[in-house]
Amino acid sequence: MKHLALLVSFLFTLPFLQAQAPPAITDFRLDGDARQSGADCITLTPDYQWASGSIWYKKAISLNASFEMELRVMLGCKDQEGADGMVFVFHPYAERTGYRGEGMGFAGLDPAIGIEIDTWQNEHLGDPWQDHIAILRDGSVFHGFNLAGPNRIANIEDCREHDLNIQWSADSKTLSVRIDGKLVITLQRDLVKTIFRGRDKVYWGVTSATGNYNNRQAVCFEKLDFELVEELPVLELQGQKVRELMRGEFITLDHIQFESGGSNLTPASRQELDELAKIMHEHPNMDLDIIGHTDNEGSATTNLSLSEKRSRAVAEYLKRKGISPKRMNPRGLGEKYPRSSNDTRSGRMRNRRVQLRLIEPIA
Ligand SMILES: [Ca+2]
Ligand SMILES: [Ca+2]
Repeated sequence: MKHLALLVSFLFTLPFLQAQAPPAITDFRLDGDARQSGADCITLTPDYQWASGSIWYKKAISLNASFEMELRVMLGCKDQEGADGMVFVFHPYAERTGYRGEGMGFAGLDPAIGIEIDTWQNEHLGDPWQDHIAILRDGSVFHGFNLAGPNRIANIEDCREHDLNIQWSADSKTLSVRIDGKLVITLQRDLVKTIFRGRDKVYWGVTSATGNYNNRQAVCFEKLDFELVEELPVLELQGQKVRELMRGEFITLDHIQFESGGSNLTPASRQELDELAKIMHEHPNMDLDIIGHTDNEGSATTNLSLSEKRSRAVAEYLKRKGISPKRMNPRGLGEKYPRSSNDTRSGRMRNRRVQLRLIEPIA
């Protein structure tokens, strides 16, 4: 299967259809184990255990426009012993691979829509005992939460390339998927409103993974014809903390420190807050929870008030950096939630902190 002459073509049905130059591998971000394996081909996973890879087209598209995508996919040569499958994804970021194994590189990507071609049957996920297709949401591969399917398909790990056709009608808000010309699944849903919280611009990509069992899984393309929309801001995902923040988790910025008993930010705090302000400017639809904590020196009441002042000090600083106060929710929890012992000086310093969480409010 060295010469997978696979095709991806994007046929927009809009009157202002715009032909783009043939894509190069450089039009995609490759993540994880994804490697170029031909002039226009990308192997997403090699046939070994616990591999994962993804490709993301670098420019965003709009779900307010109808489009049709045709590509060909290769799910490998091993049927009984082959795993795990591939997911065609729409996601606000163009640079991520989700969890491996049963996650197929999609698990954990949130918010997202994923069209999975699943070749390994995980009983606890509700996988039918056959290769199948389903439309998943928000990084969950559990069929109890999927939007459509799972629908059984004929064995696709047959060492052959298969046509995958994906159509989106912006008018009827219907997603239709065909494999080798046969309609295998559809979904009618307002994806912009119910999945992407009002954002119509998304990136598209293909993820894949292996687990205890494996297959070589690949996609290829020859040309793209579609209209691009303005590029979304791409985060410089340099640190684990930024990744956690973008997943909606609470983080503590180590350098946001206060003097004992005070709510003055130390100079070192400002650098991290400047970075945070930059992220918030890049993601104007995201709001910030700010939660202040103290050590146990002083009374509980004083500490509660102090923790509120500390969270407000952070909000005030970000406001000076141009972030609207409407986007920030500063609160204080006092001394109740230490993360270190209050018996040592360094422990108390670690407890005087502010936790942050970025959230996307649902309109
Ligand atoms: Ca599976
Ligand atoms: Ca199979």
